[in-house]
Amino acid sequence: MNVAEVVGRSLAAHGVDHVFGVVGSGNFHVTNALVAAGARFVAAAHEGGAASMADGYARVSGRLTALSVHQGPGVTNAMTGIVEAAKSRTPMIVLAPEVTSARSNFFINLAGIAASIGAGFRRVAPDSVAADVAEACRCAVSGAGQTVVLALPLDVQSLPATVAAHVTFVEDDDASPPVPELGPLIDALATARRPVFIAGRGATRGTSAARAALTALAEQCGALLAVSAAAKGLFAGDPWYIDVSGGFATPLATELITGADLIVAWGCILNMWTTRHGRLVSPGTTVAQIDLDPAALGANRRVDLAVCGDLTVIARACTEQLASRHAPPPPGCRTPEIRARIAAEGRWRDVPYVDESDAGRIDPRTLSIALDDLLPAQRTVVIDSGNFMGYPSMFLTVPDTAGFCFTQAYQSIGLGLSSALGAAIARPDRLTVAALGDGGFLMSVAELTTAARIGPPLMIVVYDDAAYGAEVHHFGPHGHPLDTVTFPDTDLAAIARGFGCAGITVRTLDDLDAARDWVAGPRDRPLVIDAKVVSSRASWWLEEAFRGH
Ligand SMILES: Cc1ncc(C[n+]2csc(CCOP(=O)(O)OP(=O)(O)O)c2C)c(N)n1
Ligand SMILES: [Mg+2]
Repeated sequence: MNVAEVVGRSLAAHGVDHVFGVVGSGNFHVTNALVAAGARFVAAAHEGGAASMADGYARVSGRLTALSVHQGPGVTNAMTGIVEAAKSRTPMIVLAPEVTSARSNFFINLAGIAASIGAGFRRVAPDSVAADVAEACRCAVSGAGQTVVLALPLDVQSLPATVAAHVTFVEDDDASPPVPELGPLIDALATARRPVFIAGRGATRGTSAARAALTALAEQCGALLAVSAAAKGLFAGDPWYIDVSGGFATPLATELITGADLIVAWGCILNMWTTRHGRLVSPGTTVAQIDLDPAALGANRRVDLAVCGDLTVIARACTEQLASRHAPPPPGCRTPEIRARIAAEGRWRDVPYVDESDAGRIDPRTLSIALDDLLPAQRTVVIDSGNFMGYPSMFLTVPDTAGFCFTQAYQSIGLGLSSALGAAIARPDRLTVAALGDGGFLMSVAELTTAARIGPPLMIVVYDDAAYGAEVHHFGPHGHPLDTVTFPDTDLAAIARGFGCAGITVRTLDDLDAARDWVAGPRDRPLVIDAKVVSSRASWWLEEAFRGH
């Protein structure tokens, strides 16, 4: 076997069952080798789309996933999606053919690019190719996860692999991680009167073990359960779940988090979004943070208690140690009154608002609530970036954390459509809903051809304000000209039909009847809903975001 064949076979042996990409000469053989070994190849229209599809697939399936691109421009076309994956620590292998002669038109400094975006990097060599692939896969799936660029030098790919045997690796998870000293954390949990847990991305990896461990501990010490946006859905169904902490927090969640005397962040880096620039943490509140990555501890704000380790192991150990104490833990916030308030006010749709729909445009809140009602409960919600993004994030409920795909680590627009395609391929049993702005939709519109060709259960909702609404609301109030960020109205439903998707225009609630019919089945073609939304003012979470610029 040659090097390319061993790479393909080894990746399949390490569990890669899907590879997304655009095939050129440099990745032709390695992609075929992966397919021959049993993986499914999904051809995208653009490498940027392929990268986000791979990212979305990996996030929602929890599986190691591959992206396959051509050398040079294939890599750079994919960059934004790769950066999002790298910042989110998505377990993804980027199969990147490498030109080694700087005189080639295709030459780029691949290792330099990987280093500059915080991705892992590994180059295969003929005498160690299976070990090189194994090491790349180990880095991708171990610990908090990593996106790894696997360089496949063109002049090496066709050489015979001198050692072709499969190499296995032992995942870090297989070893029993040590339990660190927990005394101060146990004391804080035992004495807190109003503890709140905030779980982040670190609690969403792998199985539901983290949820079980955290809910057991929260029950024992009377804590309420919140999440960062990246972990939305983690505690779905729990009566003490107050949903997202941060800009998307309901008024009730805001009140309860700011009223906490102890906040424990589990696999959550407490960034400016989750804490609203620190304002959700009251001055006297004790803050504890548990994270696998020592660099995450105290990275964004001062923490009173920092514990480095596996959060599931630590939560279980805390539960055991608290149980062995003689004094029962205080009741915390789990009172009948709070429980009743969470049931009555815990969702954004329960918060009163004045519907601002007018003749030709629908209020995005009214649209989102109606969608929440017509969508099946088993759904995956995928969000692009922009002014609109909070409406679907806040008003659409999700069944669990795999049901929410939030690709905001790089704050790029234009990733959501492709992330949703990857998510839909990962969970064909669920209806995937991509929520996009018109700007992000048009940026990625080429992938509608992929959506139409593959035909997974996919609804694409475009919050269409004929503008880069985020910029309009950022600069408009200061009297700046807005011609560079506003556009003529575009018939996105007609564009969708041109690609072979179903397309409807929604200006009123009645227009959603066509969406209801589509949901009823057979859903064989993706549906694009061009929702002409009211956009008279900035969304409240965007006001928050502007402070971070
Ligand atoms: C790739 C990229 N280009 C530009 C931006 C700057 N940007 C942030 S939000 C936004 C507007 C997005 O417009 P749209 O998708 O229609 O959503 P809206 O804000 O109108 O709701 C832009 C251009 C970005 N974040 N990412
Ligand atoms: Mg817009």
